[in-house]
Amino acid sequence: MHKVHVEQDLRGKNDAIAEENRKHLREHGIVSLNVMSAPGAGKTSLLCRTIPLLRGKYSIGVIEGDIQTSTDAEKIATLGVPVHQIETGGVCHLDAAMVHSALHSIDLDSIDLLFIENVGNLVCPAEFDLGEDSRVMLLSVSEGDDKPKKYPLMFREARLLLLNKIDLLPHVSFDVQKARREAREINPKLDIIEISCAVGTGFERWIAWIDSFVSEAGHR
Ligand SMILES: Nc1nc2c(ncn2[C@@H]2O[C@H](COP(=O)(O)OP(=O)(O)OP(=O)(O)O)[C@@H](O)[C@H]2O)c(=O)[nH]1
Ligand SMILES: [Mg+2]
Repeated sequence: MHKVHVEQDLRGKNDAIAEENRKHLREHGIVSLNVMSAPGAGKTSLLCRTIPLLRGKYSIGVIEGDIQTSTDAEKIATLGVPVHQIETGGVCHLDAAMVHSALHSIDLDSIDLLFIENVGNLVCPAEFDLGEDSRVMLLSVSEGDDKPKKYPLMFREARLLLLNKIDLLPHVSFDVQKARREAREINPKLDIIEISCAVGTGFERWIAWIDSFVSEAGHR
């Protein structure tokens, strides 16, 4: 019983800070996406391929979340966009307070689209509202087509599922239709796009999805 109360208290505090973040971002006209997946599904590769395609259209900022190291932020920095690395020091997800601090180190007047790359983990990140507008998740085909049923929360909370590494389909046993069907059983409103960050497959659809999401979010 005590554990339940402590968890509710922590969740309540997180949600309050997340609302502040949301308000703060909207006041600056920034649209934000929380990018989540298991480790290595391709979040950083996605951002590295996406950001150059959006150049000239949006002013992008990135918050990188990792348990340890700043290697992902260093990769993003080579693209010439503002990036802030959060090292959680063992915590398996970002929370709203971490993002709140990170927002102080980015010039919010100079960006209008913020990507937050969450810590690689298929469970915990989905439990924490960061104040983002929406959530994008990646599932790579090398992880297995059983993941929607086994880890439903992230699929339920996401607005878009990017099925990544489809260039590997000839080499792995992954039933795309089964994964699509079972993801939609969990979340009937889920958008799904098949992509390859290695080859660039599906990026026209992904970029079009971003454009439509940004115009719908409507606070640019
Ligand atoms: N074949 C193939 N490899 C990919 C693709 N996307 C990413 N990779 C590879 O997958 C590995 C992990 O990619 P990352 O982009 O670092 O994944 P991540 O989700 O950011 O990983 P963490 O931040 O550690 O959770 C790298 O070796 C990438 O080159 C893809 O579409 N196809
Ligand atoms: Mg990464």
